[in-house]
Amino acid sequence: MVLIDTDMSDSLVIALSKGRILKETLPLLKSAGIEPLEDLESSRKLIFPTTQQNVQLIVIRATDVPVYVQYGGADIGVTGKDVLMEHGAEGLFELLDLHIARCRLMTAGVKGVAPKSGRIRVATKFVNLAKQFYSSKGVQADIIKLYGAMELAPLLSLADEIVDIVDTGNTLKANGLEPREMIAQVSSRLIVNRSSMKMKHQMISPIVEQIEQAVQKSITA
Ligand code: PRT
Ligand code: MG
Repeated sequence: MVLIDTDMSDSLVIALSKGRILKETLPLLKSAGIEPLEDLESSRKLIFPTTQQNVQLIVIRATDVPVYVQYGGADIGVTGKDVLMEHGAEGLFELLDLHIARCRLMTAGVKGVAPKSGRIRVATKFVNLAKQFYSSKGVQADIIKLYGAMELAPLLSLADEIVDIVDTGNTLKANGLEPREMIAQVSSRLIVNRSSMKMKHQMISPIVEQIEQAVQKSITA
């Protein structure tokens, strides 16, 4: 049986991003006494029971996490600030900075090539953020939506610049690109559905508190 009833006010669904955030999230959940009963990465399941009978985990694409939490499909979620800013904060509260999966949202272009003046083309999956950024600078930018491998776009003259996540900078470097401007510092956030926060406060607040303590410990360690 995989059907879950999220209307039940005594059960909680927590949405986790698959991929790089997941590994760093699990120790934080563990500190709140929540551990999946099976290995999340090797299973093909999408819903997982945990050591707390009334708490279930779902493991979904990073960009889907705020969507599930906004509409109450999940009560709690963990997602990157980049994804959250791109999605918008409607219907949810951002409660904690988890200080994990840290990186920067940046513009980048071909190394050694001066930024083009006038109207430019920008390839990114962060369409809303890119629009905001360039318009705040007074730069006219035509945004081209891509779903991955943004680094290719300037190399094939699809775009003058990209807006993408940078961590070490190695990916840009390996493709002959260089970072230009920083748009935002990024780390993962704990988000909660607004009505869950009211209706399930008794269940949610101790979890948030325990995770907050674990985060404090890890950043002062
Ligand atoms: O892969 P999928 O399309 O399903 O989703 P996703 O790419 O959004 O997921 P995932 O797991 O790759 O990233 C999820 C979240 O991790 C992002 O939303 C960020 O908040 C955070 N994060 C932290 C990163 C990175 N570091 C990161 N380095 N997300 C992506 N990258 C990529 C970046 O896109 C680029 O391709 O890694 C490359 C750059 O890394 P460096 O070290 O070479 O600079
Ligand atoms: Mg990825």
